[in-house]
Parts: sequence; C-alpha cells; structure tokens
Amino acid sequence: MIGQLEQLLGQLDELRERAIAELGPITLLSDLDEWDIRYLGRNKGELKNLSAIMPKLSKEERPVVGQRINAVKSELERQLSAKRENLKQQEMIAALEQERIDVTLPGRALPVGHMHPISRTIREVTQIFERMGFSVVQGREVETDYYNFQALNVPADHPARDMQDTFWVNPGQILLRTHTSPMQVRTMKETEPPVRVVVPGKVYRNEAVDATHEAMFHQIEGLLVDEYCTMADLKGCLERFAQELFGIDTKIRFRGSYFPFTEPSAEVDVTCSSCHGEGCRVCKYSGWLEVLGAGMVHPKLLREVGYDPTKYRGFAFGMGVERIAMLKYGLGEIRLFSGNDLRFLRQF
Ligand code: 2NL
Repeated sequence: MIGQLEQLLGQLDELRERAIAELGPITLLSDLDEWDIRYLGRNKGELKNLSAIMPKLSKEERPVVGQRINAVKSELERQLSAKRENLKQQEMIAALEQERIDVTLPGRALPVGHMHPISRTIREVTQIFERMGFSVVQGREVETDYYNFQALNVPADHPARDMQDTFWVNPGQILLRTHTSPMQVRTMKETEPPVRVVVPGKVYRNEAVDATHEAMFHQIEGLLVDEYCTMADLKGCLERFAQELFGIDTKIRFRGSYFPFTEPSAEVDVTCSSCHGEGCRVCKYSGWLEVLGAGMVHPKLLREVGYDPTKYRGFAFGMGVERIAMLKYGLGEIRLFSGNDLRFLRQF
C-alpha cells in the first residue's frame, strides 16, 4: 500500500512538472484553452483521472493525496491565469503595434466651397460704401403695398403697380418686394437724419425671363439724408464707387431720367471697363455702360417719413447686382447665377 501511495504522489509531481513545462512555450490563447482542458478539464482532465483513484485509497491515505491534488490543482490554476493575463497583454501590445498610426501625417484635404459670385459682388459693393460711412441694413422680402409703392410715390397707374408685374401674396396688400426701397423707408421712419445706408437683397418681378432678365434678382440701393446734401455729393459718391469697383481710371456720366421717388433723376453710366471707352461688344460700341439709377430724394418722400423737406435733403441710388456681376465677369447670360451648375460656379 505504501508503494501505491508513493507512486501516486510521484505521478502527481510528474503531472505538475509536465504541465508547467508545457505551459511555458505556449503563445496562443487557443493553445492555452487546450492546455486547460487537458490538465484541468472536469471530464477527461489528467488531474481528474488521477483523482479517480481516491476511493481505492485507505482512510489515512486519502487526505494526504487529496491535499496534494488540491495543491497541484490550485498551483496549475494560478499559473494558467497568470499566463492568460500575460498572453492577453502581449496580444494587445501586438495589436497596438500593428495598428500604429502616424499622427504627424498630413490629413486628407476636404473639398472647400466658396462664395457665390452674386454674394461676392454684394460684399464688394457694400464694402466700398461702408468705407464711405454707409451702414448695411437688410429688410424683409415680403412687404406691404404701402412700403413698396405708396410711401415711395409710385402712382397707381405706374407700370410697376400693374397686377401683372408684381408677385402678389395678397393682391393689393401684400407682395414680394419689387425693389429694396421699402427698407429705406422703414429706416427713415425709425431714425432721425443723418441717414447713410446701403440695402442689398433679393427682389422679385413678374417678368418674362431671358438672357438679361430673371423673376428674382438682387439689388443694392443706397440712401443718404442730411442737412446739406446736393447732386454734386451724389455724383462724387458714385464716381468714387465706380472707380473702386471698376478701376481708378473709370469716369461716370449722368443722363436725365425719371423715377417716381427721386427728383431730379438720372441714369448713371460708367466708362466701359472692357475697352476703357474705346468701344467694344460689351458696351455696344458706345464706350459707356449703364450701371446705376440715382437722384435726389423726392420731397414728398421726406415728408411721408416725417422729415422736414425744408431742412433735409437726400440722395439715393440703385443698381442690379446681376448686371454688375455680368459686366465685371464678362457674362452674357443672367441665368447662370441661379443655375447652380458647378462647372460655372467653380470658375469663381
Ligand atoms: C435702378 C434705380 C433707384 C432709388 C433707386 C430710392 C429709394 C428711396 C428713396 C429714393 Cl427710399 N430713391 N431708390 C432711387 C433712384 C434709383 O434705382 O435702376 N435700380 C436698379
């Protein structure tokens, strides 16, 4: 019997040594699981197999062997979990090493957009006037008949008031503004002179669309009201504007005209920036381009907004942004601006 006990303890020692020796070189977690099953498996594990002899042992032998089995078992379990931790750690290090990223590499360039040529023109024009002391204000696009027509001295029989030419929201009352002037009227009603504002924005006209006309386009209007203000001030202001926009050599000229809201009124031409006044296709061989309408604010308007027309004078002007942009970029087709064709837009 002593021999059998010693043999058993020897087998346990041998199993322990062998298991530990085999554990050392293991590098894969899957191999570790196999090792676990082979030595510690509940079913056919080698330690389990040796424990099967227990019932055949004597009462005195049993605790000795039992203790030794438990000692081997817990030692192997401890080594197994240590090894498992170790392998997990190594796998993580290997993964990190493989997935290493170079944070100093330049990033992937994202496509960058840019301003629409109309927005660019609006910015350019308003900035010129801002440098002359004007403020930029914007108004609503849906307006009342009063602010768009009545307050501006637009007579009932004026073509602009024709039901056909205006987009009515509520016929006779609410409309899409046909010019940005309603905002100047609102500004004057809200503030005392001096007033110096430029108003850019969308305007709407129910017109037949062609290469130079659209139903929605952009306008910039300017207004100055002060105690001392003459036609010469208007001319100097617009000359300066034309020279900043089209070049320092640009000359301007006034031609008498008519607007219901100004008296006197003028069409303003600038020397053709394409041919410098020589005559070319752009200016139809006249050397001049019509770019603005302007005039002295009608006294009726000043009275309408609560200003004393014997004390205050004003000048005002208006221009179509699309027309300015077409001249600046040499375009013959207004619809390109609203077409959203990237082949066109990318050229700016
Ligand atoms: C043009 C002509 C013009 C005005 C706009 C204006 C506004 C007020 C008072 C007086 Cl509140 N005038 N605006 C004056 C003259 C001409 O625009 O051809 N625009 C494209």
